[in-house]
Amino acid sequence: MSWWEDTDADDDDEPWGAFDESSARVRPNPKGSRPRTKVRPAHQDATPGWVTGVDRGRYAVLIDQGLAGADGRTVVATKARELGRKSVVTGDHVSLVGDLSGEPGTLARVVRVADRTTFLRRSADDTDDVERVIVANADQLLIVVAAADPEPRPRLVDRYLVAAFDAGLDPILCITKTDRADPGSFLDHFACLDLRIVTSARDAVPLDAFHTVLDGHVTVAVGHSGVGKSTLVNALTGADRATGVVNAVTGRGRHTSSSSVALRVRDGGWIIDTPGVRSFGLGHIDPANVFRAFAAHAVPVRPPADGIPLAEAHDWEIVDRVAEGELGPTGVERLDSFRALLTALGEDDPATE
Ligand SMILES: Nc1nc2c(ncn2[C@@H]2O[C@H](COP(=O)(O)OP(=O)(O)OP(=O)(O)O)[C@@H](O)[C@H]2O)c(=O)[nH]1
Ligand SMILES: [Mg+2]
Repeated sequence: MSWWEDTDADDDDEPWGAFDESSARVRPNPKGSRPRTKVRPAHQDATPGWVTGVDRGRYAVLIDQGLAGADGRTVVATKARELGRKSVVTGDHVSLVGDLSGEPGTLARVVRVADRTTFLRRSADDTDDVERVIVANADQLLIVVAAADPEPRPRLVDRYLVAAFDAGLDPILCITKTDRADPGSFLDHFACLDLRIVTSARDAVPLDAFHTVLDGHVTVAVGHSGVGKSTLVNALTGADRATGVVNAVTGRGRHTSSSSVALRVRDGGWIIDTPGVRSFGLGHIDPANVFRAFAAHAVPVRPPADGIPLAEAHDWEIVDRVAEGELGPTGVERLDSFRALLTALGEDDPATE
């Protein structure tokens, strides 16, 4: 938001009366030049902060981070009325005014939200193009899948790869619960990908491997309920996020975490724990980005002929038919996944015509 759009009528306590033109009398101008408007400058003295959590209209915002090597402190804030329906999510860079003491019971106000460098979105399902931004300004997506309980599914990983690509995040695949099953055959599905992979177990979290991928980054952990995101985040950060149990019959988690929270990784970097979702809808995603995501992740897809917009292209080649026989079982399977995603998104699948 630009400063001239800032018309917060509630901010009479702000020290900017000298700039306030709202009390000036506005005379009709017979020459018809632009009338004076009620303009206030922005909260120029607002304090920058980073949103580390959102809970029912309250935002945990980290301020003074990095000042003289300080870890910063967290204040609780609400959204200023002037922001209207603009969403504020975990990872947003914001500006705060009001009580910044962080004392219990105090509330600061978020008056500005900076442009987001990235945002991870999902929709309720693939036919729903209403998107929800889950997390802003992260740069990596940790796709968490359990080796067992719940059973891993390669196509879900493909969905997350598409989401990562769409959001501008670098993907990392994390297999948890390796004490429960050998992830080897599951990982075979991704053998043809140039994908960073970390395997982990609750009682043997490979801290060095995580340090290598997490240090210096803001990483969002996503995955089904019960795969062990919070368990892992606790191990990496020393936090005490609640963890749930997986239903032995349905193999599903209990949706223990209900909001996204950013936590400092002990060995460097930030990790954002998110609530497990049953489905990760991609309805808002441009099919062109599905194509680009698969192309980026080593599936032999080819762009449509020159000049044909992807969405309209009926003759675009997903893969060279001749080459298809040479793809090998994993390549063919990933191609199927690609086609299934396009179909789910309502795109014509040339391969079935
Ligand atoms: N055997 C085994 N169990 C694990 C491991 N990691 C997590 N668990 C268990 O799996 C269950 C679910 O873990 P959570 O960390 O709550 O899973 P989550 O992904 O955060 O789930 P939601 O918050 O519902 O999305 C808990 O009972 C954990 O103790 C692991 O590596 N091995
Ligand atoms: Mg959790």
